[in-house]
Amino acid sequence: MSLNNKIACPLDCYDACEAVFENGKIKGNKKHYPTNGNMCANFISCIKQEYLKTPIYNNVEITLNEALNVLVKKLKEVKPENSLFYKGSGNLGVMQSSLKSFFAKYGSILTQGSLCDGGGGKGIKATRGEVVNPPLEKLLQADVIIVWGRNFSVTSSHMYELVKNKTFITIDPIKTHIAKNSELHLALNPKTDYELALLLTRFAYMQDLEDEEFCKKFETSEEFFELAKSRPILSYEEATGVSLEDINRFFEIIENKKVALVLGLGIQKYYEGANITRCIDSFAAFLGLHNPLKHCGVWYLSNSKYGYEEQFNSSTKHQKIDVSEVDFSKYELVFIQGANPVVSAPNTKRVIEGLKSSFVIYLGININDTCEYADLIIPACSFLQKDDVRLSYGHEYKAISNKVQEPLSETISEYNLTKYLFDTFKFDGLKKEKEILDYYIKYQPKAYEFEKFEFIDDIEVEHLYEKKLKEQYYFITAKKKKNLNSSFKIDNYLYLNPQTGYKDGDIVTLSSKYGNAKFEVKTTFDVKKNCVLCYAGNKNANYLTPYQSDESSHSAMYQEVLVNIELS
Ligand SMILES: Nc1nc2c(c(=O)[nH]1)N[C@H]1C(S)=C(S)[C@@H](COP(=O)(O)OP(=O)(O)OC[C@H]3O[C@@H](n4cnc5c(=O)[nH]c(N)nc54)[C@H](O)[C@@H]3O)O[C@H]1N2
Ligand SMILES: Nc1nc2c(c(=O)[nH]1)N[C@H]1C(S)=C(S)[C@@H](COP(=O)(O)OP(=O)(O)OC[C@H]3O[C@@H](n4cnc5c(=O)[nH]c(N)nc54)[C@H](O)[C@@H]3O)O[C@H]1N2
Ligand code: SF4
Ligand SMILES: [Mo]
Repeated sequence: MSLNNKIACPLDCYDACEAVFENGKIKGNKKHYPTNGNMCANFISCIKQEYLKTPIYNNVEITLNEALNVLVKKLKEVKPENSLFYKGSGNLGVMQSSLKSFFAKYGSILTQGSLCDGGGGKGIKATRGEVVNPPLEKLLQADVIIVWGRNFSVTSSHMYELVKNKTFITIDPIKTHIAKNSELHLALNPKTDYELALLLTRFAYMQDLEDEEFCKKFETSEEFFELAKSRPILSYEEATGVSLEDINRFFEIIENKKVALVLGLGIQKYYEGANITRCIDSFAAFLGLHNPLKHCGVWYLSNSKYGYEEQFNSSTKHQKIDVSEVDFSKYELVFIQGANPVVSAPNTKRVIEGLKSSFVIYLGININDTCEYADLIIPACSFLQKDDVRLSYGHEYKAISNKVQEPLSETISEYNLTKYLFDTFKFDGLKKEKEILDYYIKYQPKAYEFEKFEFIDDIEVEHLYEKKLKEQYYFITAKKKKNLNSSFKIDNYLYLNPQTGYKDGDIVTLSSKYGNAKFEVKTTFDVKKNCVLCYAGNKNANYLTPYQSDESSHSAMYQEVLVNIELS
C-alpha cells in the first residue's frame, strides 16, 4: 500500500477535488488549489455509500473467481461483434479507460458520442480546433462573469468559491442559485440561445464593442456579422423572451470591464447543439473575450486529456454505435461499466426492454437501477482501494488518488480486470499500471494556444417555439446539489411554476412523442411558466427523452422535446 495519503474525488464533476486520508478520516486537501480543503455533500455520500462486496450471478452470490469464469466463458461463446461494451462516467479516473482497450481488441461494438457535453464540444472544436479552457487564473482576473447555461455555483462549487464575490450575469431559463446572485438574469426561452447571441452581437457592434484586432486576425467575422443582422431586432426579442431593456443593461454591466464567459450543458441539449454553441463562441470572439490582452476567455467542459498521449489503445475495426441510440436488444452480450443507463440514458422504456433481452454483465461499485436487469454483477473496488489520477474538465489542476485501503477479497479494480482478461485471451499491448500512472502524474501538457478561430457564418435551427402548441411545455433537465447524476439524494419531483395552475402534491402524467411517465408536482417561481423541470437522476425523466442523436456529434439531446401535462 502506498505511504502517500492523497486521494481524488472520483465523481463526474468539473472540480476534480483532492482529499487526504488520515487515521481512517478523509479531509479536503488544503494544498490542492481548487479544493482548498473543502469537501462537498456528494463526495461525503460517495465515501459513505454501501459498496458491493460479492459478485452476483442470477441473483445468487458467488465468488470473484466464479464470476470471472462466467465472464470468460460468455466472451468465448458469443461472436465478439454480437457484444457491446458500454462505459459510463461513474468514476472519472484515467485508469477507468483500461477495460475499453480489452473490449476493443476482443472485437466488441463500442459507443461513440456522449450523453453529456458532445454537442457543445463539437461546436467549440469547429471554431477553435480544440476544447480547452484558459488557465484558472484568467477567471480570477475577471470583473464580470457571464454564466450561460451552467448552474455554476452548484455543478462546480469549488471553482465558484474562488470567484463568488465577482459580478455575475446569468443566462438561464431557470432562476438558479447563481441567477439569484447575479446582477442580471436573462431568463430566456429554452433553445433560443443562438438568437440571443446574434442579438447581442448586433448590440455589441452598435456600441462599438467589436474586437477589431481579433476579428481582423481571423478574418471570418464579416459573414458572422451578416448572419447577426439577418433578422429584425424585434423578432429576436419576441423569440428569446429577453427584453431590449435587459440587453442594454447587459452592456452597461460589462462596459469597460474584464469579462469571462462560463458555458455549461444548458446551451447544447438540442439537435443543433454544436452550432448553437459555436454561435455563442463566435459572439464571444466578436466581443474580444478570447483576446487575453482584453478579456478573460470562455470556459466549457474541456477535453481533460488535452495534450496527453492516450495510454490505452482502444482502436477498433468495427463501426461504433452512437451512445444516444444504443439498442441493447441487438446484442447477445452487453458489458456495462460505471453507468446507470436505466436512469441516465435517453428513453428508459427502450433501455429496459433492450436490457431484458440480452445477457447483461455489470461492473460497478454498488447496486444501481441497471443491476435489476443484469445477469452477472461484478463488484469493482472503491476508489480508496485503487491507484488513479483525476484530470479535470473544468480547470488545469489534476488530483492524485492513492490506494489507501486494501481491496475486499471478492472485488477487483478496473485495471486488474483488464489485465486478467488480456492474460486469459493472450492479448498483448497493455502497459504496466505503474507506467501509466507515472505518466499521468508526471507529464505536464503545454498550455493551449489559439491558432485559429472560425466564426460561424450560417446556422439553421428548428425552433422549439415554432413547434410548441399552447398547451405544451419545454422540458428542462439539469443537475442538483445533493445528487451526482443517478447517485445519492435523488429528487423525483416535477417542478412547475404555480401560474400553471398545478399544485404541490398533484400527480400528473407527462407525455412526449417518445413516452410518458407519472410525477408528483412541486411548484416554484424559479421555473418559467412555459417550462417543466426534472433534475438529473429523476427515475422517470428519461421516459420522455429522445433516443436519437443530435445533428453532428453522435450525442444525446435530452431537451429536444416538448411535453404535455395531464392531471392523473
Ligand atoms: N451537484 C452536482 N454537480 C454536478 C453534477 C451533478 O449531477 N450534481 N453532474 C456533473 C456532470 S456529469 C456535468 S456534465 C456537469 C454539468 O453541469 P452544468 O453545465 O451546470 O449543466 P446542467 O446542470 O445540466 O445545466 C446547466 C443549466 O442550463 C440551464 N438550461 C437548460 N436549458 C437551457 C437553455 O436552453 N439555455 C440556457 N441558456 N440554459 C439552459 C439549466 O436550467 C441549468 O441551470 O455538472 C457536474 N457536476
Ligand atoms: N434526464 C437527464 N438525463 C441525463 C442527464 C440529465 O441532466 N438529465 N445528464 C447526462 C449526463 S451530463 C451524464 S454525464 C450522464 C451520466 O450517466 P452515467 O454515466 O450512466 O452516470 P450515472 O447514472 O451517475 O451512473 C454511474 C454509475 O457508476 C457507478 N460507479 C461509481 N464509481 C465507480 C467505479 O469506481 N467503478 C465502476 N465500475 N463504477 C462506478 C455508480 O455507482 C453509478 O451507478 O447522464 C446523462 N443523463
Ligand atoms: S465538488 Fe465535485 S470533485 Fe469536488 S468533491 Fe464534490 S463532487 Fe467531488
Ligand atoms: Mo455529464
